[in-house]
Amino acid sequence: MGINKEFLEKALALLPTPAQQTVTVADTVTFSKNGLKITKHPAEDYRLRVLSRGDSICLDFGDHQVGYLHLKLRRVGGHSDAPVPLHIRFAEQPIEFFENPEDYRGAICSGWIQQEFLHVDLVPSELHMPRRYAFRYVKIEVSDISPSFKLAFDEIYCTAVSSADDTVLEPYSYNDELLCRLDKIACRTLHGCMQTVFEDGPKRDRRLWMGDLRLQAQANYETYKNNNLVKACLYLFAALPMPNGQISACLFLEPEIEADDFYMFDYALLYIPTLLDYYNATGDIDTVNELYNSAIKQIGIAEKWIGENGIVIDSEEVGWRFLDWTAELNKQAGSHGVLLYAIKKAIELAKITNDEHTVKLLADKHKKYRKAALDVLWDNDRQLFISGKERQVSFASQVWMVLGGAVEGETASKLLEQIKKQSDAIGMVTPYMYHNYIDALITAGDANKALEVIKSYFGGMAELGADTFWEIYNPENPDESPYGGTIVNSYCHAWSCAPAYFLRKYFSK
Ligand code: RAM
Repeated sequence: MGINKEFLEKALALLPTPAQQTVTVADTVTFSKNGLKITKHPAEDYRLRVLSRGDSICLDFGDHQVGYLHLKLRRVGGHSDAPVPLHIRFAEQPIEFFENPEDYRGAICSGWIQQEFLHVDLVPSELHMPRRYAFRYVKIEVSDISPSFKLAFDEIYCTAVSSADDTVLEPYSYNDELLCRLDKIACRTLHGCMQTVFEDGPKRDRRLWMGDLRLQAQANYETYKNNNLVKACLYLFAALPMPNGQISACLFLEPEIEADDFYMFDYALLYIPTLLDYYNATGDIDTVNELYNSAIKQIGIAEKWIGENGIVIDSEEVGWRFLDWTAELNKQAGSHGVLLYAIKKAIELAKITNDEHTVKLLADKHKKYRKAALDVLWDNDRQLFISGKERQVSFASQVWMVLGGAVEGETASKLLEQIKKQSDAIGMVTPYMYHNYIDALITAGDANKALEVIKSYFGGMAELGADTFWEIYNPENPDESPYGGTIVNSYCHAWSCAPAYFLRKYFSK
């Protein structure tokens, strides 16, 4: 399938130019050895520091920023008779400074490490760094300098960019300090990820991912209400499908607009609820009518992976099913749950567009695949859904079965209690999976338990000093990385805005 030019044009016309804001340095700081404790030096203005060979200075911009750094350099002493090599590092979290970039051997490109090596030919001069960075802290080290002079700074500031407008953000009010704090961190997370499109993370991968978009859009409706940005992203995905019509997993906007070349079973299906949520937030029936076929088609594409027993097959052939970053997770039951969930949402979309024929067809499919889930994947002794040949039990499997409507009400509630008691259950490590867990608890009628999870899980990150919520957080191993080094972890990640969505929608007064 080629590019749908009409959809692409509509999308491009809606894409915003992020607004700019000048942000100045809040403090000069130093970190204790473990990188977690920050000692502030409010009295020590960075402009007064005079740097020689090997000296460094660490600056705190007060909150998470996404933007461009500017430096006005001053010379102290004699003539600037040799270039000054600078090593500039950016960090969202202090821990990034405590990993040596040269030691990183992880799976994804070290190009994501936020650093620059610059030679400044003449001082005094001004540096306007061309690359956008995501950071709260900046460390500038003078790698070498001629003995004739020393280096100082007249001014350091950042041009921060975002398409989230803080002036439209209504304050969140609830009689609980922690919840207000979590909402604030979640909004800041979304703020950083809202650029020309909804990015997954402004540090990395800085692109539009389908799975992330669904959750960002949900948080957006409760906060910044930039609904045209969601609409643009929905049109972009419909404009650039995979050759078989499947919605792409992620899109690049530059140097040219292109879909990445891998298939993701769950992300493609999640286009359906994302379109439905958009309709529910905006009532924009014209957009739904235009994008309806692209959405509904995803069910038929996914059904190709249903085996004779009526269940999504347990095989890598299906393509990447994300669900969570837990390495050992078997994804069969979770995938089946995502399919059930997508069908449920597709029925609602078909009702909205008065497509009665499809409503009936999809209702039959949901019934059939739900029955298959209960016949094949339900373990009556354990009172849980199992997944794969090894009959693995995991939170992900139960959560998606609840969201998919395989079980409902009291049974769903009991299931989510039952999984907590299993010592062999595969847990969850991403805020993405926790978002779905919280959603499942609310769906099962356990809003208070959902609130406790928000408090303990997202509160755990806040406790560790998060200004924005992270791509991955395993409470049992806070420094876990799916890539082999926290230096490439994203600490402001789209799929982590859950508190802003859930708190404002279900727990506000
Ligand atoms: C990560 C991205 C993104 C996620 C995919 C599956 O690399 O950061 O958030 O959607 O993986």
